[in-house]
Amino acid sequence: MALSQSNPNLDTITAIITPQGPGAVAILRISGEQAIAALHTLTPAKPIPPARYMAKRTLYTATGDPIDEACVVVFQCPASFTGEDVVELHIHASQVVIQKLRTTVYQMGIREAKPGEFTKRAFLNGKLDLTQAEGIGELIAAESDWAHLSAINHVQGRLNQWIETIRNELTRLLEVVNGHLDFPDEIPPLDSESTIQKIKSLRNTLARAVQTQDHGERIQRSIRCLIVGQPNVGKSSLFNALLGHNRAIVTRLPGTTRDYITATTQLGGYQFEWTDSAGIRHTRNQIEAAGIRKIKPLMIATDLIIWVQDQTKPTTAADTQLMKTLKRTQKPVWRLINKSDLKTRRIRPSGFPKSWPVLPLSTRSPNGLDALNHQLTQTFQPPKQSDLALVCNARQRACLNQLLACLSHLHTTLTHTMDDMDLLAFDLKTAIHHCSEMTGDAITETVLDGIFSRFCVGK
Ligand SMILES: Nc1nc2c(ncn2[C@@H]2O[C@H](COP(=O)(O)OP(=O)(O)O)[C@@H](O)[C@H]2O)c(=O)[nH]1
Ligand SMILES: [Mg+2]
Repeated sequence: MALSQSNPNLDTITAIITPQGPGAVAILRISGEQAIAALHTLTPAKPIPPARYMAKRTLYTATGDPIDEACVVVFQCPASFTGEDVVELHIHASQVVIQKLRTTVYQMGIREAKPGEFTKRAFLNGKLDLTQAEGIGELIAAESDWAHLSAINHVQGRLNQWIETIRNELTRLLEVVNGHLDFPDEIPPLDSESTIQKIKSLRNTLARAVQTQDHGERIQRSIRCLIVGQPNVGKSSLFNALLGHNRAIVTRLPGTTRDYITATTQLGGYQFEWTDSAGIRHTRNQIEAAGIRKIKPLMIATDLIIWVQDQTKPTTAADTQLMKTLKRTQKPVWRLINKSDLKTRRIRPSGFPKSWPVLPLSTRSPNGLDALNHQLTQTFQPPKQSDLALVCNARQRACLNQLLACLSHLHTTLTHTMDDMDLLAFDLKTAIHHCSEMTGDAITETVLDGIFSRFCVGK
């Protein structure tokens, strides 16, 4: 697996690992065989500081001009993030300093790292398994408390440990099967009853993990909520109240909102992505009509539809039409009956699907959002702590599903016949292979490149 260590010709790479833009400090990382020599060249006549000790040094160009007063730190192979020699230069975050330093480093034959290349090398050098490496990407991208906790569980290797336990159990079974195939007189075949029980228990563990993935998707990305309704019912006022500032334009005029607007909020550890859309009506205004046409595709991608209605207005044919459209989406729909601060109540209470919760709303009252917030926290409960490590990304989910299908097949085969040990060995090997794909022990270079290319430069 240690492709990088076993390949000393792997070139030395560099990148700025801090965000672009103005700031006090930027860090340039150099990783590979030439890293320490590069530091020598940048800091002539000065000793290389002991590993892991930060030292102040002046960095110079090839022609001896000072670039910056920097703090430098060396991590010696293999005790570094990538498992190679690593030098990190903490410089002032000036674009001129960064450019001069980069140019000087490139002149030494060191090239710019590709997105995710440092993490890829850490994986190839056995510093991380693939789920941990992916966890780093998730941690950087995490936008909610649960996404952060799930990612840190992955970085700490909990998903890897869980899959490793399953792989070990399967390997033990395979050893007995192989032993019996090789030495039928000395090693007895598997005890059918206990093997069936073991496979069944593993299959159930996996089925539970697969079930948690619905929950997991909500953790890894925002919960999408689309606000729809007739014009002037208070959709944009609700959107603004949710955000706590006037993001969308609110007027008395129907047709104010045209193109949809999206923004996020945090609640109960989840991130919610709210979309305010144009009021649905027949209109000759081309811009408004274009906005209305965009709503249907949004309905398909959303997790929850918030249908705002104005309690002072009677239910119309347009409401019935919208209700039919919303039913067809098969998405959860919540009806928010707005303007509850006003006495007039004309809306017809019945005639809507009973499964759609009805909540009172007043975007004008200080407690206007209480019912909505309460319903959201009731619906999107905190995940179980033990589930957080098992939240998978799309690649890991595919491995998990294949592993579950394989174990289900194995279980069916075993309950019908225990005679065909070759077949049993084949199924066990396939299941073990799926575990190895998940942790990255069995994975192709192309798949790896696909995974790490989604990282940002410097990671
Ligand atoms: N009385 C009252 N008026 C509201 C409430 N929410 C919104 N409005 C008013 O209704 C009008 C239309 O609001 P807006 O948010 O633009 O509706 P939209 O067209 O559905 O986006 C504006 O004059 C708002 O001030 C509410 O809860 N109570
Ligand atoms: Mg609006």
